[in-house]
Amino acid sequence: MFDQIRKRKQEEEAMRAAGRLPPGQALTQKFPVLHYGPVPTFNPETWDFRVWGEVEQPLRLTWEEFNQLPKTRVTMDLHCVTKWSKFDTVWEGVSVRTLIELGLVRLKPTARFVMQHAEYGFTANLPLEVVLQENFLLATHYDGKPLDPEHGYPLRGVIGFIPDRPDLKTPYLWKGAKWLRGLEFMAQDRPGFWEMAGYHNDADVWKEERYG
Ligand SMILES: Nc1nc2c(c(=O)[nH]1)N[C@H]1C(S)=C(S)[C@@H](COP(=O)(O)O)O[C@H]1N2
Ligand SMILES: [Mo]
Repeated sequence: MFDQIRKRKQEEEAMRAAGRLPPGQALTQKFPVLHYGPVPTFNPETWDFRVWGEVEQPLRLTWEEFNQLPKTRVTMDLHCVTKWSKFDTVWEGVSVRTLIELGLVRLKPTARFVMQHAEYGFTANLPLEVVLQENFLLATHYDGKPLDPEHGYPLRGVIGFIPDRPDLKTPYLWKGAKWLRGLEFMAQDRPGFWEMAGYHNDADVWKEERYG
């Protein structure tokens, strides 16, 4: 047990020395579960993924269709506003850039912000430029396996820090909606669920933008 504590501290110091531990954060080896409300059940017959708003044509994909899309793998550090950080997590899923490159989503020039819509009406907002970055993924897999139900199965938005890419904006983890069901492209920004509850709209982990 004391070995475990020592090991955690050592790894935390290594991350700090590497410039990968944002201010006020602590390293965890676990994967905490945080959300408001119950874990929804998944029905592959009725599940769909929808895109609407500032797009040339709304899109609706079934679970089967969504799974045929080309997937991307991203390794990144997760930073939660509740102060835990988890390093080198491996995610697979569909990037929004892929949806655009395939012509499935054609953005209107007025599109500037994106709202993630999840089960039970949960929402999370991000600027379009952040959603198009390599560190934002519509993730189906974590650590080589389908997501656990409590981490968002079958689909979640996920955002984290890519060590070689300090140029990319990195918001806290709450900006990725678990149990994701759609993306709304917007001309104007709107606050999501936690943003309405007082969390910071930009949520930059390096600037420690926790609360608004
Ligand atoms: N649908 C949904 N997604 C959500 C939330 C939520 O309440 N509902 N909470 C967010 C918050 S506050 C955090 S910190 C992360 C936690 O993700 P994890 O449970 O996989 O660690 O999910 C985010 N996504
Ligand atoms: Mo959170």
